[in-house]
Amino acid sequence: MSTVSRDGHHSGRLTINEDARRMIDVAREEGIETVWDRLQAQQPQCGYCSLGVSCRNCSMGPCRIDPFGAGPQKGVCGADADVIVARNLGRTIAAGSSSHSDHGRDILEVFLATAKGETTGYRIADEAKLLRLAAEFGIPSDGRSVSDVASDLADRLFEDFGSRKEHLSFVERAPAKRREVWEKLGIVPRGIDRENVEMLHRTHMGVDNDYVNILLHGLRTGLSDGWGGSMIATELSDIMFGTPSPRMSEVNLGVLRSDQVNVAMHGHNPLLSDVIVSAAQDPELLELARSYGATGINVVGLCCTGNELQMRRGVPIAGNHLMQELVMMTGALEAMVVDYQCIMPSVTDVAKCYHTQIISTADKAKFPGATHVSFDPHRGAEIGKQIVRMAVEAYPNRNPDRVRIPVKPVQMMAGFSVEAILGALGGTPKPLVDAIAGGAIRGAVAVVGCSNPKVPQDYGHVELTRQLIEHDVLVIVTGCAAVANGKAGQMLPESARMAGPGLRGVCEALGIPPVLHMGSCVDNSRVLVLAGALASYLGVDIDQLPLAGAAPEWYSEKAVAIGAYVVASGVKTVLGVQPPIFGSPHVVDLLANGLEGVTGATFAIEPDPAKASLLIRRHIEAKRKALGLPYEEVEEMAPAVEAVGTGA
Ligand code: SF4
Ligand code: MSK
Repeated sequence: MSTVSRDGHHSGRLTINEDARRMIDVAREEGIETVWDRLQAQQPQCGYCSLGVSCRNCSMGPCRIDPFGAGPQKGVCGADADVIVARNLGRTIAAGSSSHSDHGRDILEVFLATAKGETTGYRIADEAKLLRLAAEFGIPSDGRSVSDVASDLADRLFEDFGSRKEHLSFVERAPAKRREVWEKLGIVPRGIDRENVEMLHRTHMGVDNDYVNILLHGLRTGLSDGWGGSMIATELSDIMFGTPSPRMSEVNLGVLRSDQVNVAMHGHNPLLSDVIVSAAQDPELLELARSYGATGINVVGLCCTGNELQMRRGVPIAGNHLMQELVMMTGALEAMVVDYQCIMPSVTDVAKCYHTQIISTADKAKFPGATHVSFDPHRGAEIGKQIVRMAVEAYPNRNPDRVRIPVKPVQMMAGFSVEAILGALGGTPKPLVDAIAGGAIRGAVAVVGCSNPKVPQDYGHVELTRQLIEHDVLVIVTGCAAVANGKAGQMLPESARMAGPGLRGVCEALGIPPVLHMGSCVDNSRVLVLAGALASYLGVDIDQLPLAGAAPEWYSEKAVAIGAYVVASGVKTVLGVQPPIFGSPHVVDLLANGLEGVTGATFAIEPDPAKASLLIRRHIEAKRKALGLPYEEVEEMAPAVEAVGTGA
């Protein structure tokens, strides 16, 4: 049963999930503000910013372009709508790419320290993967210690962040034809930091005043994330914490335990969360929990830190982005331990209404109102225990009368790394290629990205995915999209029943779900590796494959960077939330049409999942036809990018 808020905003319209609905009702009964209330309070949002035509890059401004043509058409410096929109988009890509890549660097630093024996709580968990990477980099390993090989690999990867290379190491994983495209366009990523810094330089007043040139560098900046920072984060996380393999887990607020100390790990970086999971099994801390009347310590995940833990350790996940406030309204959360990215500043406000401790851990991500425990990998194990102890000691402050765990958890399967997928296929992409060529599987789509309060929570992810699998399209999910599909029960081997007959047959034969969890946001790099492997196996370019990407509920700058590298890698991408580009018809035309002849892939914007599904299926069938594979006609639909009202 949902209540109606003062503004008549039904909780049932904000989410498709029972757990969120029940907690939104609690928030309203208790007068606790949530993300949906603040979105409502922001209406109407600025029309200039929504169109991307406002600029505050210098103090001659701020400036804005009148989208109706009656007012100014140039900023004080003379920049027009094309330049302003392109600069803003370029800076967004750089912010997203920098976020992933800085995460990658943090992992790399701890990897090197671990190789040198300078950390506690870390080890080289997947030595075979370390040796494979060493071989890929031409680093000798025969007769050498793991420590020496790992140190050499770390040194090589540090060079990828700088300015001394002609191209990033992992670019060599891309099919030769794709690399030729990048070379021809002059967008081969050279150094991770270099591309991001150069984007900030180019978008300073009076540098790059050609919107096409700015956007091409936007693609290069994105590539430095996908084939650089994110890929480093994923590969080294696998080596240190284990390469994911399929495992069962649970999802939604029902994973909280009314009889245990509950600790939610929120953010993105597995460095801290992994040691917390280990600390929660410490006999002394378990005894302390029991002395307070709890039967155990229950670590759960939120957002991508949750995905990292679920993929590798089967840790249950309480929810995605929009659940971070609601999880506290269960009254059963002792601690929310945060690292960085996607953590709303509001969590400390909500925590004040409960006994929840917010514990921040990254020196670069502090939260007024939180308790800060500075994370130091040299003392990882010790700090993990310190934090779990804080959670246990909050347990006596829990008010049992306020505990309401609203639902039972849903089972899901996670852990489909590229290695695991190829393993399930017998070590070669051939069975997947055969299934696609024969038509049992029409193609594959990566449904990725966030939750955004502008979209009913999880509706875009779940509905689009459902429609795709019903039509025999294999779906790969990461980030909040994975959590959404897990909650909807679409990620179990038995969910093959929901798929069309071809996909169902393949999934049942392999014992896998029709929706494969490939990990966190940085793990979209796994999607690139898989797409590259399929293309190389067939001797074609990625843009020739029947693949697509979709981000139905994206919100973050990182999602824009992901979109940039996916399209630059040759995969058409459909966005469900409108990006701030519509103030420049030229930029829209380039991204929606012009890129086709450049990278072989474009962006489309389609908020309706049913229409997005049709659009994607038409694209997939067109790719099949071009490859000479059996193809189907998919019904016509309205154009994906439609004229959008300005609202300015
Ligand atoms: Fe205005 Fe140009 Fe300065 Fe932007 S860079 S604020 S458009 S003067
Ligand atoms: S957590 S970037 S809301 S997917 Fe990676 Fe979710 Fe998007 Fe954050």
